[in-house]
Amino acid sequence: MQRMAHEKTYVMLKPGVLQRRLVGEIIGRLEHKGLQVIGLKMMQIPEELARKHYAEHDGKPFFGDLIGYITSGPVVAMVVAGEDAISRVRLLAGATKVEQAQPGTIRGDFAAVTTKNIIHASDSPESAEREIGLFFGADQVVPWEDPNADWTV
Ligand code: 3AN
Repeated sequence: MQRMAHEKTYVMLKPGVLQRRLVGEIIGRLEHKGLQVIGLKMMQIPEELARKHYAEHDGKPFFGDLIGYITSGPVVAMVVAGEDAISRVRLLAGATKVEQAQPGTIRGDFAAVTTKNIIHASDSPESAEREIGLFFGADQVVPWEDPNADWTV
């Protein structure tokens, strides 16, 4: 069996998730899968930080809408840890484009528009490190011992 890697990933519930009262539902899906929340806060993202976070999309046709949207209301920012956390969170999140997001995934069940696709999740260890560093200070990430690890890992 291939060994899994213990990873941290940056997860963000986008504007509208608070308004739609979906915060608990979405965090619950991550927790029920055995992932650990080790960083959690609400914030209104300043435009400069939004541009840094989405720098790879600068110049794309949807960039302006993406920055406008992500700064339009509060987000819930999280650091999530676990075995293969990066790919597992993305699997739970579902495809980027709403028309391709499968039912049963977070986007498949709750997103109606691709720009407002509910959740951000890092796509690689490099992105995770960069994004966690953008949104969380070292003292805001609080790893904890998991007494259930024998059952969930
Ligand atoms: P993901 O968030 O699944 O990693 P990315 O990094 O390609 O996807 O895109 C970042 C964000 O940009 C998406 N979450 C979505 O909100 C928006 N986005 C990506 N592609 C499109 C598109 N073709 N049209 C509108 N918005 C898009």
